[in-house]
Amino acid sequence: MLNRIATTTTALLMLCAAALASSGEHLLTVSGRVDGGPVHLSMHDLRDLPRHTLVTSTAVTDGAHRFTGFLMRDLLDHLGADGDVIRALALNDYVVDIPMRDFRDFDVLVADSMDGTPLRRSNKGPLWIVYPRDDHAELRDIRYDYRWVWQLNRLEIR
Ligand SMILES: Nc1nc2c(c(=O)[nH]1)N[C@H]1C(S)=C(S)[C@@H](COP(=O)(O)O)O[C@H]1N2
Ligand SMILES: [Mo]
Repeated sequence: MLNRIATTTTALLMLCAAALASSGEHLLTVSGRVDGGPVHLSMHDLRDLPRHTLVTSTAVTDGAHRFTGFLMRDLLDHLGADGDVIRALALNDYVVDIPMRDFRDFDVLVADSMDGTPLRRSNKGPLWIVYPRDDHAELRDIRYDYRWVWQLNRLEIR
């Protein structure tokens, strides 16, 4: 019995340590035209932004999914980002330029979880730009599909 408690306690401590490590790690760097130069954000920082949920289908998954995260607009406003274009870069070296207007015109989400499960690097995570494609016919277009950057880790405001 005592042994089992010890094992359980150890397991819990390891979980807490893992959670702390992942919440403190820098996931997203925002550079260029933002207040105070390059900003390095951890999941802990990103969790301070208002949480939003978006149910939508995607070009790369079956059916609709429930994405949770924050609005790109809220992040940009929070950082005082001022530019016409955002260059989004990903862990797999993918790069795409996104017009800043998208984030005014649409509630574009930066998702950190899908269907209640945190996105992992092995599954489009830890951050994935998700457009509300089911709500707007014009978003169901290849020009927008390019902008659904998964494994997002850097934004350059230009
Ligand atoms: N990180 C990353 N995001 C990406 C891509 C990529 O290669 N890497 N491909 C883009 C393209 S071209 C499309 S059409 C959509 C869907 O890509 P997929 O079918 O390879 O998932 O994701 C976009 N986001
Ligand atoms: Mo594509």
